[in-house]
Amino acid sequence: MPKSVRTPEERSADPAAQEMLIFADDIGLSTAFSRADAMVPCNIGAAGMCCKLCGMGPCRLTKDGQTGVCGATIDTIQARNLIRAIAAGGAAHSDHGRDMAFTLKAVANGETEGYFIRDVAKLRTLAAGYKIPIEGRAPEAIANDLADLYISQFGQQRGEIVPIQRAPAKRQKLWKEQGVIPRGVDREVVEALHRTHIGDDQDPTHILHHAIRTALADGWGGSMMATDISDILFGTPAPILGQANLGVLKDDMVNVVVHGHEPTLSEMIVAASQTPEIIEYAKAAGAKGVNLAGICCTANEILMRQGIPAAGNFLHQELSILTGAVEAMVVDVQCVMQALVSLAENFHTKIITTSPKVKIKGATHIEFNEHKALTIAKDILKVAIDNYANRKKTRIPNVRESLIPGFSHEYINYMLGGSYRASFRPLNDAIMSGRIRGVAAIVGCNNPRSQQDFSHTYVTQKLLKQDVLVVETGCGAIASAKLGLLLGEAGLDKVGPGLREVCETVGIPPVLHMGSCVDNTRILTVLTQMAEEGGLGDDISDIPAVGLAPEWMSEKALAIGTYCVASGAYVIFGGSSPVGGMPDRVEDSDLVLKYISEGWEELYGGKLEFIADADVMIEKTLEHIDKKRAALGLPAYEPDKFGKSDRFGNAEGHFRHGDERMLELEALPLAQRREALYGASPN
Ligand code: SF4
Ligand code: MSK
Repeated sequence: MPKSVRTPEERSADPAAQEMLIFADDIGLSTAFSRADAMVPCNIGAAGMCCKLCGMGPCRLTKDGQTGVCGATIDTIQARNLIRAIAAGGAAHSDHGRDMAFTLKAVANGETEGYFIRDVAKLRTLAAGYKIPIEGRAPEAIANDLADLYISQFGQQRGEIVPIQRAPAKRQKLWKEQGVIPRGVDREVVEALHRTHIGDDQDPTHILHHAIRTALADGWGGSMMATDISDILFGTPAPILGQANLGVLKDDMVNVVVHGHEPTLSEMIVAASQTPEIIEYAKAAGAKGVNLAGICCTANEILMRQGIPAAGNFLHQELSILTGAVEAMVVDVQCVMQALVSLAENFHTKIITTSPKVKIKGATHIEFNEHKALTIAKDILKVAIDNYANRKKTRIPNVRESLIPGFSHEYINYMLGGSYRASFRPLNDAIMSGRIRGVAAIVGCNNPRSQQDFSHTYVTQKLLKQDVLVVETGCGAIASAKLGLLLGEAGLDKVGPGLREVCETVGIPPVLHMGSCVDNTRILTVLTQMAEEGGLGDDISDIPAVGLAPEWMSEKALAIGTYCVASGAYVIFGGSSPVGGMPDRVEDSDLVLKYISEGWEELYGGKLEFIADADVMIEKTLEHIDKKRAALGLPAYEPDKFGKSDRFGNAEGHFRHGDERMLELEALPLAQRREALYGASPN
């Protein structure tokens, strides 16, 4: 197959990225985009039909009826490859959750430096839900018990993991009947690996049955616990003004980019950067101060809680180094490219690894430890500041957008109903009346094999026009942020009339940024609360909602997609299918492809499909939403029925990106900004 080199515009829809890609090509440096052009994917491996589980292989299967040396069929090999990916993705999220639980335990016992319990209300609510005594007890004592309970969920051997109790009752019953409630997080991951060892489980549907249980251990286990503890320790997000794209880097400051996933490190770097000691140290080095920016889900964690700007999403990690303005890129776990180190050698940027689990040859390793968190965070920042003197010419694209992230499920609940009547009722009513046609969760990564951000933002904008409320997480949320879709009225001209009325009435952007990739569990909670509120059925599978990951690339995305299917959602992935089959396979013989769609729909009411064309994704999303509306007996969606009211359209007090009021707001301290935009916080 001939290699094709794409233009910068074909590689990314983002003008800042295009600028950096032109520069990289000019000076002959490779990026993930150019490497993707040069590396033609193996279509046998891409379709999951290559098995290298034992030394008799690798076995590359291309035709129906063909088997591996051991006799394994294409279907068995595809199912085994898929469950292994789901297990790896779930393990990554869950190990993050385990580390958070250990941090909570250490904080509760006064063994850490710099951390404290910020959201006592959430701690008490969660603990009470698990019947941990809360009355008359200090937050630390409650936190200690919750940490013990959560730590035990990972190694539990029998029974059911406890966060499962937070799913709708009907869903729990269904999972029980199917025998897929996880016993313990680690147990399901280990069993997935055992079953796929040579000579074990060789019935594809039986393997995929365990894929559901493994994914549930992530979504209603490891990931959910990670989000809970992050909120307890660092605060439950509420709306806050932030900025996104490479233009957030500053010429006159020491730029430190934090990249990865776990907020334990990044939150402490935020705290350290604001200490007089570090500010003075930076000034002594000739800079105005330290400018922090995030990449990937670390960006989402500190953007949602602290308003720290996001330099970009997954494919911006190399591009930020190309600006020549980054003194240090501090990474922890997941989605960190090895290429960063060799790229950084062409600039002055130091790549600093910090996790005991992650080292990259050639990077500086400064191991992070929550017991000395603040001291280590300051040490890291001093390394970056010392490097400021080595900076040469910079080329920061003048491209950035403002956004309002911070829509935790607690905040959505509050904003819809106020302090005393916090409720999902207004959202359910808006869907029932047809003002909002349905809900789409658009999540997941960037992938250099497709045009960066294009599918995310195209699908988002088309669905908004169809009165579909959009919630987003992960790198998809940053894609929308860069396009200005996460900012109140700035995005409202792109929204259908009924949805626009709701956004204006409630005072929300048309796209709600709900957090990082572990925070997809917030979406599960919203869907559960919508089901429990009444009027939209009594299970997640009844709600007119669809999940989409238009530019997926990670194994974590497959785990997320699968736990959403098991929870009852229709999930559409863009890009290529990891179980796609070869073009000459008869479609009906694609057992795995059919089973994760039709088979899972029959069992769980949710299905997983891979659809490359963005317009078909939109068509299928709307078809599904309308099918669910009809099943609930709701009026058919009518595009022109609502939106004639101008009661809110010209209301005073609404903000528009770039206008004077927005500039005034940007100058306010954090708490005042939040209050001016959305009233007092629920916390
Ligand atoms: Fe080949 Fe079977 Fe070994 Fe896989 S497990 S590599 S199909 S012999
Ligand atoms: S960082 S998993 S590229 S969303 Fe969570 Fe982004 Fe996907 Fe990594």
